[in-house]
Amino acid sequence: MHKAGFVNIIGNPNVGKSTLMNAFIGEKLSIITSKAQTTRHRILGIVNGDDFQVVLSDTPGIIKPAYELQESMMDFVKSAFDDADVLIYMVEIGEKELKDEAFFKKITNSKIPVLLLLNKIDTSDQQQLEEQVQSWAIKVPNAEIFPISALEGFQVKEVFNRIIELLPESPPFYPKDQLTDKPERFFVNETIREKILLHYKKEIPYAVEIDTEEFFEEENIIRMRSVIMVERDTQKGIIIGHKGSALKRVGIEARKDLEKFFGKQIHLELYVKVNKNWRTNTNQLKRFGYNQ
Ligand code: GDP
Ligand code: K
Ligand code: MG
Repeated sequence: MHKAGFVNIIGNPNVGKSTLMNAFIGEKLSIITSKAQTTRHRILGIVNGDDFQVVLSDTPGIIKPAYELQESMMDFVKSAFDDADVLIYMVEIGEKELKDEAFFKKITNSKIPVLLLLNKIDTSDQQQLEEQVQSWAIKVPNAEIFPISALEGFQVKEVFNRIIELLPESPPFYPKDQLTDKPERFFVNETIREKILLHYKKEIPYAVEIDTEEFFEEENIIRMRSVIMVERDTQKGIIIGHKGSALKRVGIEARKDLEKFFGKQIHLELYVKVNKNWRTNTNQLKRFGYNQ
């Protein structure tokens, strides 16, 4: 008997969704930082076993849309309900506020099995943990609750086993050797964006989009060229930095990660281009894969 199905991971920004998905997959597929909104796209990761295939999506956190880009991010989250066999609702120790009431009702009324993962228990004591489990059990009575630490791998295997139990009998949806449905360029873009998130003040990362224009794989090397798109000339200057030092650091760090990921030598050419209003222009957003 073979089981296969879709698992969607939702929750507020920074609760640890990407960390969990990466723990399941065992590969650094989606980027993880301490900043919210790191994950803009819906990323599919696939975990294969002899008799199962779990297709995971890591969605952006639940946020109230403030401009068009964020609205299309929320579409990804809402679509989490459409094709899932299991819904993972992740919260973290100490979390009380529910940022979106209507959305929360959808979780409590879900016909799909809900696993509520209370994450980051490595930061709590026993009493706090027990109190939180009890209060979540009341707030989301339809969920099975798992206290976990995605970072330390505590209870991650148990959650995964429960997912397998809940999946329907089905042949695999993707070839069994396929790790993800996202093209390689997507990982290049995300890796560069992670470095920008790490090294610049927060106005910069949110004004930036990356487009990998070239990706040539040769026998021993992959050559790629990526453009960092910003909205204003001043941002371009900040990205590049004094004598190009800031951009150089982004390039060096991104290349190291990409060499690990692809297992090959990488030649990465980075340049910065001003593209006014990429963020509010719907056609531009479509080109970058939002609103799909
Ligand atoms: P996401 O926005 O929900 O995808 O959250 P991330 O996976 O990007 O994690 C946000 C931050 O929380 C990162 O700094 C993680 O290292 C940290 N984090 C994730 N899981 C745990 C955990 O179990 N324990 C602790 N202490 N930190 C965690
Ligand atoms: K994050
Ligand atoms: Mg994330």
